[in-house]
Amino acid sequence: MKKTQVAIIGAGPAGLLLGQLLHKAGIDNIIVERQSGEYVLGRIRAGVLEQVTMDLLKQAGVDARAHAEGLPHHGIELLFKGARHRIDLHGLSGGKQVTVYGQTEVTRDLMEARKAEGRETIYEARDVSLHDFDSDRPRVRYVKDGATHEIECDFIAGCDGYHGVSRASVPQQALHTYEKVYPFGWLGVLADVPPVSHELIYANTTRGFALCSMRSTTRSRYYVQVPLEEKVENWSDEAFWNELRLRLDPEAREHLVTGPSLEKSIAPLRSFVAEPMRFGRLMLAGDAAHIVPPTGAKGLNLAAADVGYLARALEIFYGEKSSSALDRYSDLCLRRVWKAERFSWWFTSLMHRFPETGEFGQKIQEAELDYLVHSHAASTSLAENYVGLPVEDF
Ligand code: RFL
Ligand code: PHB
Repeated sequence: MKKTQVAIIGAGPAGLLLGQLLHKAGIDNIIVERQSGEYVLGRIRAGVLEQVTMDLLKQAGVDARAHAEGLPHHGIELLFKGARHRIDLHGLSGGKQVTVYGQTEVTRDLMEARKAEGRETIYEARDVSLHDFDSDRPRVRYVKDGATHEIECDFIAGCDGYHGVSRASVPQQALHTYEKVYPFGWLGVLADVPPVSHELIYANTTRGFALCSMRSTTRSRYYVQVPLEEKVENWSDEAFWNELRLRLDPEAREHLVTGPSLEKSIAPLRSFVAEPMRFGRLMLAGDAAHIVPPTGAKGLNLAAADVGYLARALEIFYGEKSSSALDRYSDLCLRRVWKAERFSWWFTSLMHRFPETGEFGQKIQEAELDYLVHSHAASTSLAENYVGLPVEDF
């Protein structure tokens, strides 16, 4: 039997960042992950980090490469009715910025730091199960290489994403869930071509939404809205580039550099929240507790903010022998989560084609976008939310 203070389920960004923050605070932890490390690194996901996330990476001692190689962005562009309009995030948010740095790189940096510090991560753990988190001696059981193992701990942190076992282990009557599924997905392509513009372009077009993003000055990430039932096999690289081109303004169309895809996948869009985020000695964090559609670039950032709160609450528990911060963990997270849910839902609703709303819906979106880019108040609200709302203190 292994013993630790905090058993962390899941080695995604939430679990790895929590492990690192706890390590810095002198709190022992073990991570249990279902997949291999290479599999986790193969998932191409988020690309935009809020300042709050950068600050937490710094606190965790893993911000060097994100600072050196990440691209600071001071604005985004909104494209509608064939023309682009810049939102000055920096000017409108009182000097804040976002950093474009891939989730894969954040994960890699965290994995390497953990390895260097000799902290234990159990990869390829099968049949992970959570026990006795309603007592003060919770346990985590898993199967590795054919043998069953057990970890005894003070707390379990459920950082195992939307499909994980942590939320599923909570008695159903103790959970309230809220969900909205959108009638479309994002088809994404990663390619080693220079980005079409030095800032992100979010496009509302009659053919559907498109996003021009990047991972570096030589690697681009593009998305187009597709119907939910669309299959990635039906999209050749050429078909993807043609569709993207049709959703851009004439200048971007001319500048678009295409090339073979390194990765191509379809992600469904969903809004989801499970309340509360704490059950006795089990705390949920990140996608295990909530999902946002990617339009606002909030998923990874919310996961980081959750584990920032959780690490602080555990530090107070062990340092001051007080559970007062842990008692506030769920409420504090959810206040910020719901604001990000609102923003992501709003931005998704504004930018995508909804089959049921027709031409009227398109006209209303265009009117709102026109208002948004010309109203200081509306642009400020967008900027404030996009760069990330502040985190509170316990
Ligand atoms: P993850 O990343 O899903 O990691 C969970 C980990 O838990 C493991 N696991 C288990 N381990 C043990 N036992 C089990 N039973 C387990 N079940 C699962 C999994 O293998 C995995 O390793 O959740 P985490 O750490 O909470 O991180 C959340 C983020 O990954 C997610 O919110 C973002 O990727 C969302 N997202 C974006 N977020 C942003 O902040 N900015 C963006 O620009 C952004 N773009 C995106 C996105 C997500 C996307 N997709 C594909 C959903 C773009 C896309 C296309
Ligand atoms: C990405 O680069 O993958 C990305 C950027 C911004 C978003 C969503 C995804 O809103």
